[in-house]
Amino acid sequence: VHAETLEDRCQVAAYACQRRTPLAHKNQLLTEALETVAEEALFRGSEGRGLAFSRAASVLKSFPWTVRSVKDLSSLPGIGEHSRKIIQEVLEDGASAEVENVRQSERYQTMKNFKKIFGVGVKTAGRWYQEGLRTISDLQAHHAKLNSAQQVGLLHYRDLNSPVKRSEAEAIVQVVQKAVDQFLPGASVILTGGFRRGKQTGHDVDLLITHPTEGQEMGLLSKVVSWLDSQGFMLYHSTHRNSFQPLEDEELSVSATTMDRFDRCFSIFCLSSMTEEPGCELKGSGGAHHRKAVRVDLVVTPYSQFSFALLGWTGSKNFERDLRRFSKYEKKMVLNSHTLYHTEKKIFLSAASEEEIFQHLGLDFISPEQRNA
Ligand code: DCP
Ligand code: MG
Repeated sequence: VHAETLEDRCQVAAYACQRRTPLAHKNQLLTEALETVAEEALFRGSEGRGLAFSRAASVLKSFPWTVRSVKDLSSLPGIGEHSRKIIQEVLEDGASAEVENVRQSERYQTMKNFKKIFGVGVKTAGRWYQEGLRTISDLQAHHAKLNSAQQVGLLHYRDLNSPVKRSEAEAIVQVVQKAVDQFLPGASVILTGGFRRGKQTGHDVDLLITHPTEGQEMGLLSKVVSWLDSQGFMLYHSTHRNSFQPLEDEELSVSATTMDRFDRCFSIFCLSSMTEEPGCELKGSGGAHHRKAVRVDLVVTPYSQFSFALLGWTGSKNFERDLRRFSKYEKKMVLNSHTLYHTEKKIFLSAASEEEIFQHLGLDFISPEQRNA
């Protein structure tokens, strides 16, 4: 057995699901630059380029040292020519001219602002830009262009773009648990997404709902949503049979038939809280009533699929994408948020925990806090 060399220890694995990626990392300036150009590429419909830049950023997030010179990149996989050039500019000049141009560009800024509207994706934002629209006020003046989700999104633009705090996410878990308890005692509500990875704020609240008796969960979502609505907790909701939009990488998405098993609800909650306001005591009231709109995704999953759903909804997106790529190209398996299928043995592999899924894939377990790829 040979001793582990320094080089071995510095080796960074090719897939994000083989790496540990903490929330706080040492290459912020570089990853922000790369993520800007990644976003810009996606705005232009260049998915391949976007993926390449965000992979490079993801690799740097797992690197335990600060990159000081392009020579440091030699041990890192997945950093292409273009990414390397941007990194070099940032290292040498403190900023990359290309990235700064993107940040200043009218198109990039406009697309970014439009995309911040709930219900607006790259396609819609791009179309509006083509039509000459530039600001949120331009949209308000052309209200007819908006579908009902987007209208609600515009109405709550400020709230929906202010970070959701962990305390707010936990308050929503309590409300949903209360709703669930009325219709299906014994069912659990689990906070996933970025919060499960240890983030203190998020853009939304991702919740999984399940019950230990398989089948009991059927029909639960519509009852829960109706109740929440009747109690004034919902500003918007839209329920689907399907749970997962395929990631950008089309060839890795599974067929529609395996995707339409969950009940999923995209919603906007109205969270109210009492805020202590100076002066209110004088008037004899206990505080002011404050309302905030918060994006919430509710997903109901059968117990047998819970571990897959938990793994699939915890993210990050880069981590999920590489889990699926690794499964497919290294293991000949298809992983999604319902199942793991071995394409050669033609069997489904069951798992009662996330740990078991990692075992099936021959991967070391990576804790949620280390999945911030
Ligand atoms: N997810 C996914 N593919 C999708 C949608 C979601 O893999 N098409 C997974 C990965 C995400 C998780 O679900 O991490 C939740 O999605 P979010 O967009 O809410 O992402 P996060 O919760 O990670 O980030 P944020 O803190 O911004 O909400
Ligand atoms: Mg989230």
